[in-house]
Amino acid sequence: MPKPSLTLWLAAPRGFCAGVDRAIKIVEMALEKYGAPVYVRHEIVHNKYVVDDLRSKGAVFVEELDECPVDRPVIFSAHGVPKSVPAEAAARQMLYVDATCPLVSKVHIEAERHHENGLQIVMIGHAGHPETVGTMGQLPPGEVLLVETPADVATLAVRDEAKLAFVTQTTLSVDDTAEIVAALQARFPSIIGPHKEDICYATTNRQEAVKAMAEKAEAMLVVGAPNSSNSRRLVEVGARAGCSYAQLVQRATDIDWRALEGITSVGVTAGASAPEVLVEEVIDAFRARYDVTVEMVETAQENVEFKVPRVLRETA
Ligand code: 0JX
Ligand code: SF4
Repeated sequence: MPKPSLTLWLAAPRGFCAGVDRAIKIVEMALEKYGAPVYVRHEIVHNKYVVDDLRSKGAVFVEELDECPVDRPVIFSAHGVPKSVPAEAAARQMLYVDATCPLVSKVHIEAERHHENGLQIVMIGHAGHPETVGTMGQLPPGEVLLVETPADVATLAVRDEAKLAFVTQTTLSVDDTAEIVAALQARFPSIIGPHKEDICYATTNRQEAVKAMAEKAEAMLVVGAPNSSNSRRLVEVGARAGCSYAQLVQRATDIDWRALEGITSVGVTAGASAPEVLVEEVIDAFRARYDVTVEMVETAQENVEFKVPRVLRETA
C-alpha cells in the first residue's frame, strides 16, 4: 500500500540556543581539562538525552553542592544559581565553573542594580523553577517578590509602591508576560523595568516561528522535556495560535500515531535544550509512515554565540 502524503513543516529557528550550546561545551571542556568525574549541579540543560550523553562521558549530576566531593570540579547549570551556591563552593575551596547563560546573568545584574538603588523587585516567573530560584537568590529574602499571573499582581503586598522594579524569567510566554507587565504597570505606575521584559532572543524567536507554523500545520510536535519551561511554552503558544493538536515529545517513541491519524500536515519544532538529533529522529519516524515533503517555516535567523569561561580556554 502506498504511504499517505504528509507535509512536514519544520520551524526555524528551533532547538539549541547559544546559552545551551555554551553550557554543554563547558561540561565537555571541563571533562577534557580535569578528567572524569566532573560534577554538575542540576541538569546542565533540561534534556534527558543531553544529560545521559554527558553522564556517559563522565559527568555526575547532583541537585545540591553538598553531594559533591570537594576535590572535584563542579559546574553550575545554564539556569543560574542563588548567590549562596558559589559562596558555599568558595567556602569549601572547591573549583567551580559557572555555566549560567550570560542572558540569565544579565538579569541577575539588573536585579542587583535595582536593589542598590533602593528598589524592591517583582520577579515574573514560575515558582520553584531553577532560574527563578537563582534570580531571586541574588538578593536577600523579601527583596524579590514572585508573581506568576495577573491575579498575583492584584494581591501583591509591596514595601513602597513608589520604589519598585521588575525582572522576568528568560523563558516565559511573550504574550502571557505582556499581560502581567501591563497589570504591574496599571497597579504601580512608577515601576521600572526592561524595555519589555527579560525574555531572551531564543525564547522569543522560537515562539514566533511556532505561531507562523500553527497557521499551516494541522498538528504540532515540540521536541523537548517535560521540565523544560521554554519547550512547554512552545506547546502552549502553538495551541493558542490555533493548532488543535499540540504535543510535547521527548523523542520519536513518544509520538501518539493514533492521535495523528488522517492528518496531511504536521509542524515540528524543538525547545532550546533539545538536540537536533532528536528532531531528525522524529522526522525519520514520519518518513517511515508517510510520504513526507519537508518545508521550512523560517521567521528569523540567529547568529548568537557565547564564549566559554576563560579557565576552560586556558591550557592546563
Ligand atoms: O526550563 P528552561 O526552559 O528554563 O530550561 P532548558 O529547557 O534547560 O533550556 C535551556 C536553558 C535555559 C535557560 O534560560
Ligand atoms: Fe540563554 Fe535564552 Fe538559551 Fe536560556 S533560552 S540559555 S536565556 S539563550
